[in-house]
Amino acid sequence: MCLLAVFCPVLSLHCQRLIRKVMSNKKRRNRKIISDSSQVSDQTVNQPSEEAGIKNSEIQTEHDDSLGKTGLFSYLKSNLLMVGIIAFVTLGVVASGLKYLDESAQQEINRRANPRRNLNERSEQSFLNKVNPFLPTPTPTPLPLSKEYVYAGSRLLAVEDKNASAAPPSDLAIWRPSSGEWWVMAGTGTQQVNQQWGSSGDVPVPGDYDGDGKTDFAVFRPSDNNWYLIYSSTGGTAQFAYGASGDKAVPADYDGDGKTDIAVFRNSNTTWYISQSSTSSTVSGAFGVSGDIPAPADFDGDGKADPGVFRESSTPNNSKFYSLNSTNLQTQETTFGVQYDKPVCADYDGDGKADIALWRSSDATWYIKQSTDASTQSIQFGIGTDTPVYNDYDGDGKVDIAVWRGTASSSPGGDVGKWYIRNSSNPSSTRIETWGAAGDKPVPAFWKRQ
Ligand SMILES: [Ca+2]
Ligand SMILES: [Ca+2]
Ligand SMILES: [Ca+2]
Ligand SMILES: [Ca+2]
Repeated sequence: MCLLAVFCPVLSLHCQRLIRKVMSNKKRRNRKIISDSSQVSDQTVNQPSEEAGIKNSEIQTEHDDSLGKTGLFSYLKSNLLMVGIIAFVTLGVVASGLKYLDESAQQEINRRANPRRNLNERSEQSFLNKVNPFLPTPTPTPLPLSKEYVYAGSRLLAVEDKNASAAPPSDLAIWRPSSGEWWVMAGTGTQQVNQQWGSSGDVPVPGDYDGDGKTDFAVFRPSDNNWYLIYSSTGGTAQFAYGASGDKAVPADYDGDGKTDIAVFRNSNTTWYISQSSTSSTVSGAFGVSGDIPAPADFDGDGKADPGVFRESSTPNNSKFYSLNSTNLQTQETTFGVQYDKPVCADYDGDGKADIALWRSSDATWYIKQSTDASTQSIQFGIGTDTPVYNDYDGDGKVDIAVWRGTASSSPGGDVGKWYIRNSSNPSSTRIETWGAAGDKPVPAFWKRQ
């Protein structure tokens, strides 16, 4: 660029000189030709006027060309050194530009080829990528499989099938941090599943990462910011470095391709980092403020999970829930809940849109703002020390209120490990199951392997 800044005024100056010189030559010669032509006309007075006109015109054109070429040639000849410098600099500038485009294209190709980059390698989308001739045309983003897979946050709730009368129900399952074992309870016609995956200190992040409709065993390890997965489709394992110290794992299907996307929420800069399964590239954006509790779900019902945060406040009527709808990228603000509430957003009324919902341990009550009519339901269910384990257990497409008891309510050990499920298809009858022990983490999902 510096070369261009010096080079352009010099070139402009010489061009102006050249044009002025050629023009002055032309004017001088034209005057001479007009004088010569009048002499010719006098000599050809007996010839037809048209023929004489043609001859004069040809003569004039011939003189013009020869004069222009002569002027340019003589100028170039007298300024040979400067012309050489200009040509050399021009070639240098063009070569540098091509080399820059080539290197830029190679960097972009490498970026696209590396599907799971470290978050610190934030990609800058260069304008040149749109016009760079050395860059291959990007593969178009696949269209989302709308409504085929239904998620609430990282949980696969159901797989909708047009030909099926009911969606498959969620399985009861726990992850045991002390041994890293996953225990999936046997359901109707299915075997119990036991899988060792992960270790103490890990965070279970089950999801359907390979998009086969079955949940995959997965953990996020905060000590090294790695994700460890077992794909249900192949049984193969995978490891991805994604995230930084202090990040919160928020996996969900943000791009709507039916596969869970690895994602983290960074409280320090309130930014969401999403490794999209459809493009193998990271999208990131700030949403929320420090201290917000992330709670992604598909609030607008387009099959793509939307970032969402609960902002608790000690001031009455000042706690709010914010979601960033994927359909129009508009932020939706809802005044809801009180301090210490825990977000449990999912589709409780079964309209395909996640409902803003909170679990309040102080009165063991579920507060659900139904997306169908914006009314708020409050349902007391469980005890304050329970863990909410909402999911679709009866397979009717509506998420069921449910709790897992990790701490004894009265008689020590008497009810630890019990699941209490309020099926939406039969809310008056509570389903009670025993699965798990103190210290376990409940991970209900669609785990069936048969
Ligand atoms: Ca899977
Ligand atoms: Ca996805
Ligand atoms: Ca959405
Ligand atoms: Ca709903």
